[in-house]
Amino acid sequence: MGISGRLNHQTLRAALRAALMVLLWQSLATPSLAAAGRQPISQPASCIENAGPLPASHPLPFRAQRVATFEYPWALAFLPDARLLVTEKPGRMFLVTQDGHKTEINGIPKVYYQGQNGLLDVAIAPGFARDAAIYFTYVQPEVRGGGSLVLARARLNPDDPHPRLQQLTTIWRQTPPSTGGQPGGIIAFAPDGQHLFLSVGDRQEPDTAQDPNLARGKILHMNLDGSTPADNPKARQGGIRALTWSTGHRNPYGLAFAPDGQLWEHEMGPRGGDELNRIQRDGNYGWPLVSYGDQYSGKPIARPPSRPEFLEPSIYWTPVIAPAGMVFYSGALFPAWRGSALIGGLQSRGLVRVVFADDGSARQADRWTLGQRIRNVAVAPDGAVWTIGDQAQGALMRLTPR
Ligand SMILES: [Ca+2]
Repeated sequence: MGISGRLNHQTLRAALRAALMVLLWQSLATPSLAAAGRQPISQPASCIENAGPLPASHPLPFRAQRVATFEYPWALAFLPDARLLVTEKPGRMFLVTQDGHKTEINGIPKVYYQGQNGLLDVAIAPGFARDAAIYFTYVQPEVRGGGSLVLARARLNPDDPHPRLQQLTTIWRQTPPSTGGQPGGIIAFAPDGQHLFLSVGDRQEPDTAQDPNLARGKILHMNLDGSTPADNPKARQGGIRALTWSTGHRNPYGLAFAPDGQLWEHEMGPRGGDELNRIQRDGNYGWPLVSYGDQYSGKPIARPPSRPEFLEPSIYWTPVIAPAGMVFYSGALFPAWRGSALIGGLQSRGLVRVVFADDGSARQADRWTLGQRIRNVAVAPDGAVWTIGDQAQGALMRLTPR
């Protein structure tokens, strides 16, 4: 076959593949319509994207360079000087240079390391240049078994050749403890640097997510010292009610502010129904009473439009991506991504990029496969995107433009 014959053959194959992808996507995107062959009786009032069946994007617009490996890494956070902190779920934290040199940080408290529990998030305090403060979350072992999610603050001198956490302070501690997973534990500082938000999962006790007296399935809002901000919806009620900003979350491993000051959260659904949520003060996001997923047993859960008192997600994923980690991109290296959210995926083994419209809606723009479960994602001061893999030898990867 000559060159032109081969080209024609390739062009035809590409066209056929594209047509097949469109047909496949349409059938996956509207399974009930395809199956029933008729219009549904009622449709949701809003047009919420199910991004679960959308195909991955090719080719990758970045090079992925392996910088280092860690044992079940969980979170990463960049210092102003472009070094980064990396946590390992079994209970270690490292200071890491751009070229992958690791120094272990001493003084980490003992953690309840089991399943999804352990040492979790780390975040650089807004005033780090002044006070050298970092915040981190972990599940603290309890004498009677199980563990409690803890938000802690410490000071860290990154120029100490033997770095150690100093002045360790518990900012908030969950009660009661639990042996369940799904701890949450993501820290997001408010844009003004004066207060913070903390995601708390349902600890695999679904009904607790709707109990206003339990520190389960909530996003909490507190001052930097853990005290209650006056603008919290139930600030005067005391206890966990006073700190609650929103309710009805399942397994929230992503929490971040968009450039416009809007707080976004993502959470894993059960069988289907991962969600990206636009967080509103005093909002109830419905878990476990409504979901776009079903129980693992196959037992159906009511869909969100059936209960208008609960807030709908902006995007959902069925089948799931198992979202983990989220950062809004504002760097120099990928100008086309500015304002987008980058979200890691355990199940999807990659990243998704979400874009936002002026009306507050969101849609998935890209989905890239990286070949490993992605636990977290962050942006370095130079604009490179860094990811970590969720496994015994999890890779720290640096993504730069092709
Ligand atoms: Ca929900």
